[in-house]
Amino acid sequence: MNDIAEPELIFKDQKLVGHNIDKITRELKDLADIFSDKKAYAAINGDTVVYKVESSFPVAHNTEGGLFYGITYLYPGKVGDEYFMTKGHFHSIRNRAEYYCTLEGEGMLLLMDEDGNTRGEKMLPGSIHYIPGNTAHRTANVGNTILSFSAFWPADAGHDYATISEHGFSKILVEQNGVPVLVSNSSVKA
Ligand code: PAN
Ligand code: ZN
Repeated sequence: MNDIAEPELIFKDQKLVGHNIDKITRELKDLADIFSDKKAYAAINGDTVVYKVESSFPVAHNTEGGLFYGITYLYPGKVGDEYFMTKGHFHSIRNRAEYYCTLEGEGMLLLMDEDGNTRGEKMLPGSIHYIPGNTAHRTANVGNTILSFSAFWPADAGHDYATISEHGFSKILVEQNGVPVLVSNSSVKA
């Protein structure tokens, strides 16, 4: 008997290949809550793809001790001055942490603690980001090419999107004079 197997999962030709890859696509029309400039948002075709996520769930959701893996592909673009970004979430089990590892492109990881303090970490090819527990996270593409990164998170973490959908992050990432800056989110509902 041969005890050596082929890999179950492989990142090849810019995509995740294996059995049972979960794929989701988020278009602008799915992201009505997150962008601040509602007028600019309304002017862009809702079918515009903002990001795709390919994930592997080797164990059932909510399995304590299990791990999930996913690759996010975030397209370049802006809504008004605000960069294309992911919805963002806290984990449902708040203390669950995560790693992000940037594959390609130029981005910003936005992190907000439960007191509403928001900070940014630059993402560049090869950069590795530890997202502590109790910290909401989202990514923005600040370049002109696709931003891709891999993520590793506990299978029982879960995603709480509602809190961010309702309150947003306390700061938003906008382009000012050609560079990304974090500014106070005036639309934050405390
Ligand atoms: C990532 C994110 C992915 C998409 O895999 O789920 O980047 O962002 P949203 O989930 O906020 O739409 C992760 O953080 N998983 O826990
Ligand atoms: Zn997460």
